[in-house]
Amino acid sequence: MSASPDDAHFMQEAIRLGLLHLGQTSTNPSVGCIIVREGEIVGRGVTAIGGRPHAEPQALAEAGDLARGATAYVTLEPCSHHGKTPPCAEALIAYGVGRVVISVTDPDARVSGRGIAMLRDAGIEVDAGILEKEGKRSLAAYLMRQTKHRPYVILKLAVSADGMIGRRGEGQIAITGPAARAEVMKLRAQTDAILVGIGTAIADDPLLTVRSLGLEGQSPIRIVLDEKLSLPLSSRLVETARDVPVMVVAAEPPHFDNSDDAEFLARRAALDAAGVEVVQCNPYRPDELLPALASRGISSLLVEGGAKTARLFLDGGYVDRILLYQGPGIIGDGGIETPLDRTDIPSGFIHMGTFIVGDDRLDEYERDV
Ligand code: AOF
Ligand code: ZN
Repeated sequence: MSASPDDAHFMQEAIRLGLLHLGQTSTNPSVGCIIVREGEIVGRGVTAIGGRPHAEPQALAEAGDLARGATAYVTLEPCSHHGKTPPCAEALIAYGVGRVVISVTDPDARVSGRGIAMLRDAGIEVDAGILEKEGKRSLAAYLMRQTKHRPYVILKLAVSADGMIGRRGEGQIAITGPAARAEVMKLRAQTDAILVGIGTAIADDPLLTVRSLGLEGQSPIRIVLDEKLSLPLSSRLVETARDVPVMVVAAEPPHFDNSDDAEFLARRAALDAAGVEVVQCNPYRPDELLPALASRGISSLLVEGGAKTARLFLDGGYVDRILLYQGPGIIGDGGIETPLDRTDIPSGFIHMGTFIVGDDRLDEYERDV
């Protein structure tokens, strides 16, 4: 529905609040709630880190008596179920809120429309669908896992001015500058899992952690597609597996009929002993892998490379958002060509904008989900 300027303004603020804990409330969505009385914000809440308490009781507690007759703006329909916390709809009723403005209705089968019904039955005026598009964007990962049973997939690529993502045999080379790298760190912190192919894991020996000031400790699970379990025990990923989880996706276990199989099993045992989780699932079948990740509670997945892995997810139609960074440098001879550039973005993606980040350019694309 179309929103009044005030409703749009306050919902925007609730969305901004909700985004503060993005990626830190899994498997719960990070919801934002504000309580407004006579045009003044008297309470604010965002789903707590870890997923509870929910946003509404926190905002109500801050508002206290001022919540009576006030308007609550909430990015997701207030819950109606007795889960690990009492229903938020009940709390809104108990505090005497006069009106509730909702952006997105909750697809969770325990809630889905019941939250709104509870509020209306208690005589509260409810308006839903305010700034719904923006609200859905802020809850995209939660909504994807709930409705499509797979994580929301973001593909990030850093491309040189001559269209390369690296140089063969040289491991990690800088393509983008510090400002872009800081943005990527923030993105990692907002994401449940980060994924690379074994080629990148071996060539770059990446850590794939969050190392920005204040965001340490918010590293996502690190996933490597590694059909034959080739990830070296001496890699930085394996060496840090006890600090930040590493999951290796390998092919189904081989049959015990030749020495390759014995080697595979020995490698699996060594990775297990190093604290790496080996998951058996065809690494070339995102249609099998993504639901498996979702059922483990992973709602968002950042695909960071390399070219083959990017193509695997793109060609299967599993990418929901593309972040294409372009640096000013030239890689030239021996370069590894980008799997994607601005001229061949798959159909269905909308160009969200071009942004200047330090000396780099970012083009952002999203498709409707
Ligand atoms: C709200 N406000 O801030 C959030 C909600 O496991 P539980 O009991 O915490 O319930 C999880 C469900 O609660 C989740 O699937 C979604 O429906 C809702 N999340 N609801 O009213 C909030 N985070
Ligand atoms: Zn709730």
